[in-house]
Amino acid sequence: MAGGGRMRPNILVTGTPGTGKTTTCSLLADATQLRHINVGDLVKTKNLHEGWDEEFDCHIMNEELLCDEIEDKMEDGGNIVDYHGCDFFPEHWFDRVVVLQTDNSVLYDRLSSRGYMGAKLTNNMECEIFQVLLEEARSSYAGDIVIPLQSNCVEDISSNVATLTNWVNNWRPVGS
Ligand code: DAT
Repeated sequence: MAGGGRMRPNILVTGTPGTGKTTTCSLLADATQLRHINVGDLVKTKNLHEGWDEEFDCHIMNEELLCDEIEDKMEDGGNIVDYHGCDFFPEHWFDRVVVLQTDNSVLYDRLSSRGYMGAKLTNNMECEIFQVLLEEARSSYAGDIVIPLQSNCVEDISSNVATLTNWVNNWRPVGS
């Protein structure tokens, strides 16, 4: 059931690495007092992984362990989940799924300055070019809760945070 009986909404912010998820989630958490759950950080600090993927240069997350770890918080509501994947969470957890998108040249510069190179850089650029996260979100959640937002410049961050804050403030529990 949409809403799942929670008193505050859960939002998933997804998108290719470098599109601005963590920056956006952190400002949105400050503005709304929702809890920011940075999945990548949690996987590292709580060891919710099965080692290191040499090819993709990242931890191999154990999706089941991650979902078990955050389940109680998600059922309570009031969370902003920040992750570059979205097809393994229970669908009913989220009231809104935001997919951040960035123009190719802008993203290329951001990822390069983060030190990405070789296959890691190419894979992430292809992920954005082929709109992998938008497709994944649309095939995993109801179409009307999936919202693509541009994240090219600082003005986009401010306007995205303002739009989402407004949505949170107007959200009402199902049936109220
Ligand atoms: P993600 O969490 O999606 O990997 P991030 O929030 O860590 O992305 O941002 C990566 C870098 O890009 C960081 O230095 C902040 C910058 N950035 C992100 N979104 C931006 C935007 N809309 N305008 C300008 N810079 C942005």
